[in-house]
Amino acid sequence: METPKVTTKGHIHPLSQMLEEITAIFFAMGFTVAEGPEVETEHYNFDTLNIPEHHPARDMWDTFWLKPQNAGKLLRTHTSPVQVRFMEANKPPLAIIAPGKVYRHEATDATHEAQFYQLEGLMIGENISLAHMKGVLERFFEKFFGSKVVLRLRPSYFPFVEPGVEVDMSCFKCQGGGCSVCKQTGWIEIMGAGMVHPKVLTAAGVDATKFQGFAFGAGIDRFAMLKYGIDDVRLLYSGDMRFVTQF
Ligand code: 2U9
Repeated sequence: METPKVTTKGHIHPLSQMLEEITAIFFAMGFTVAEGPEVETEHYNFDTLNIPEHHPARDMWDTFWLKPQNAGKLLRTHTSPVQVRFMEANKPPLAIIAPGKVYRHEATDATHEAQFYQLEGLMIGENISLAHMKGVLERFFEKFFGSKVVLRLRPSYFPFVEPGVEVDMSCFKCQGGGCSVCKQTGWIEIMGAGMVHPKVLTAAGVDATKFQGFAFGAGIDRFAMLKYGIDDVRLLYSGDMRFVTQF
């Protein structure tokens, strides 16, 4: 029998579409995109970020280490090293985002993948504060989720920022009234952030007596799950056409 002459056209994967969308929103606010290697050194992934060897904070990241012939090398656990490299190579003021693949040595389930996408951002200048961050992020989430949002910052700890905060966003679905997306709380935990630790600025060659700024980090897969109501992160990596053709 003759093969039917039907050609199916490919399209951009939902995560890639989202990366393009995120990049465009930040680009319009004056941010540039920074990229870097996925195989990193212990120096850039941990030491420069105020996470020294033997420090208990290292346990926050389950790490894929390369084999002993590549001692000290690993699969980056966050895109923060991209920003350290950028600060080494460029003088402030600067505003960048660092989107990209990251790796965590952990079991997978509906909300965890060993490889996922992160979005990090960094703004360094002479008088940059968390108030600037709140403004930038509110604008971003409003554009991205398509409705007005209120952000709430709660104290938290990450070694590379001081103070560190968790950022909650008022629910884009119910505007804070309570629904299944926000588990009836009206709030969605959306990212971690803070003021870049002076030790991190110094390690990256920035004069911490003159400059300061904010940084934030989030999981892009989580953004996708929230925006499209996806209940299992593994679907994004399944290659299942019944899933991807919906986007
Ligand atoms: C530099 C200095 C500071 C980035 C930050 C977080 C807080 C954070 C997590 C969110 C979910 C990672 O994907 S996740 O598991 N990240 O909570 N990230 S502050 O701080 C930086 C980055 C770069 C030079």
